[in-house]
Amino acid sequence: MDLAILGLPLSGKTTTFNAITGQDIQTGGYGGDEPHIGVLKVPDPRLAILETIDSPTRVIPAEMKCSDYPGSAFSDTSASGSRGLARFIDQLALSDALVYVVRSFVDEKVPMPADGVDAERDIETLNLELTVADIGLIERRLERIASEMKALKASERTAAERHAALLKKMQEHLEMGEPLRTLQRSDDELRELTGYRFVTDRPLLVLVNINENDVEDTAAIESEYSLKFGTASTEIAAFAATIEEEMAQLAPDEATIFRADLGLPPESSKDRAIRSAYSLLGMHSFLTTGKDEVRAWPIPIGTTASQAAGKIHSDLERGFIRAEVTSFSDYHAAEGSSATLRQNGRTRTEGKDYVVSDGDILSILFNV
Ligand SMILES: Nc1nc2c(ncn2[C@@H]2O[C@H](COP(=O)(O)OP(=O)(O)OP(=O)(O)O)[C@@H](O)[C@H]2O)c(=O)[nH]1
Ligand SMILES: [Mg+2]
Repeated sequence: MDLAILGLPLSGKTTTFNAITGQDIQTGGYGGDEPHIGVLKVPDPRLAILETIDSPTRVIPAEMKCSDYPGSAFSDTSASGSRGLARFIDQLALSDALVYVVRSFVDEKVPMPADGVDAERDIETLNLELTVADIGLIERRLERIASEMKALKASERTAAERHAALLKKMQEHLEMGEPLRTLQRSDDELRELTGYRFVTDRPLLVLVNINENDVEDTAAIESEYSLKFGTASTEIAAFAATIEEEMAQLAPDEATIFRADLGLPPESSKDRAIRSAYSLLGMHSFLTTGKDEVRAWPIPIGTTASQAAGKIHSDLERGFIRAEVTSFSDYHAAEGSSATLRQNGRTRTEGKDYVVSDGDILSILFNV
């Protein structure tokens, strides 16, 4: 999973990046022109329990890649500003989800936008810039189709016309100021679009960077923004990036105490970002355990046993025979005793079409 953190200059992107990856990159707008890359390990308390039961050689949590883009990508709408975005647009479109960091904090020490702090305006600005990028992509594609049309055989022309009509429908949606993530498309249409990557098609998490003094109103601020901007593929979270950055430096027990004292939500911005990313992307995890390795494997909800096996290794999908499946809670209750689990019928044998549940512990039998 690959998150792209973006926003206008000095909105707190790098501070947020530090908070969620635990890194210590310099903030204050001296970050350079290239994105910072960080990998965060997805905390999963089930792994620690499996570790106690099975004493494996290694424990491998799921990982999420975070890229912190420079604010200069959006610094203005002049030629240089749009070139800045153009340089990154393919990378942004290839991410799994976008994370906007928008400034709602007021601090004299941090230079303010010319017309003041306004997070809603900034969300609209980011939406607009990315929408324009997708419109550009569609226009170029439509021009190509138009110029190739004459050379096509009648039979091919129908397909090209259908394709162009779909792109035009998307163009109209974008021109109304709507991102593609809110456009319903049929399975057939989505199939037509494989091979394209549109940046406004990516699900979106909006992080509203609020004043330190407002953290006690986090829930109210989030619901206000959710009413305006929330959709099935857009989630909103509010937090004060500087406080979260400090909390990320503390040991977990200490952080819990400080968060309560400061009136912060109990969930760190890291956990919050991970939870939102999993839910926006429709992901959950299965687990594997044994003496070598305990590991969490993120998969899209709806993944079948043979597809899940393919995440571990392509041979396991190709030569899939069956899966032995135990839920994490049953495994925990039986303290990993395979005899107890079998006796009680808690380890089941499932075929390739079995739909994997969150926390299933899988053992794959295969033959290649
Ligand atoms: N008071 C306050 N200051 C913040 C907050 N978040 C970030 N800042 C400050 O704002 C300045 C800019 O923060 P960065 O995280 O570097 O912002 P950025 O979006 O990465 O900036 P660019 O990469 O240059 O676009 C720093 O001085 C931060 O300490 C916040 O929640 N409250
Ligand atoms: Mg930065």
